[in-house]
Amino acid sequence: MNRKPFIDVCFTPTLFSLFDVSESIVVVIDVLRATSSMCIAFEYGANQIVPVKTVEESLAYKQKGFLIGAERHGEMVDGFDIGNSPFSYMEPKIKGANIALTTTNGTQAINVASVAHKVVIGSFLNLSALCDYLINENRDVVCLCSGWKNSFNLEDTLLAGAIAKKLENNFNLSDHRDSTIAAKLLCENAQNNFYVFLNDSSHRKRLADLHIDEDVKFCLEADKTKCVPYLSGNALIV
Ligand code: 3SL
Repeated sequence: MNRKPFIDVCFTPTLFSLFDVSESIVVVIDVLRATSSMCIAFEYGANQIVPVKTVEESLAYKQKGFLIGAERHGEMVDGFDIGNSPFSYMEPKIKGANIALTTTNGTQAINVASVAHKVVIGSFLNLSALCDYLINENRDVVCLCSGWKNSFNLEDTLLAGAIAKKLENNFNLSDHRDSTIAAKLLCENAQNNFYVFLNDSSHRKRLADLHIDEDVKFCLEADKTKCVPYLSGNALIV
């Protein structure tokens, strides 16, 4: 490529049709908690994760010998093997497992992104490895924030801003639109204290009601894994 590649930020899946991603890498982001848990699943040896839209689709994978995961309203759906806590992917049963997973926003966003040249999974937990990969690929990038039910959220935009900061020497942040600059400013405003910055955020409040603040703290930690999961066919692999 003769020019610097672009990094764009799409704040919600509903805006995604504005982006031409046929030649771009899309980084799907759902910091709390789907894409964080996926990165940890691969760190703990998962073989593949099939992101599906509905609880019924996930259930159907049981007969194929998959571990089945489903989150709705932040909680594991009854009758499933796993939910969406990163800690539930740190168990021995994850090693070598084929997993089917549906979550409220994250797995939906992955399906929306699947028209892209390539889809990769982003979280704070794999931030440096992800950015090294993107710099190495030298291709246009769109960070797709999963948000909450198609609305903007702070935590996904924070990570998009953190990615933009790491890529700013190698990528063009601002010629297309202002969303990347906005995400970067938001991230700078947080001054690396993401947990405090997100104190009033809607999803932190939702998860606090479920008493899973440890999940939030963990998902905001940087560089716990070098895994950069990507979509191959209908499954995420590393
Ligand atoms: O929306 C999602 O995909 C989930 O990550 C939401 S939750 O954190 O499990 O509530």
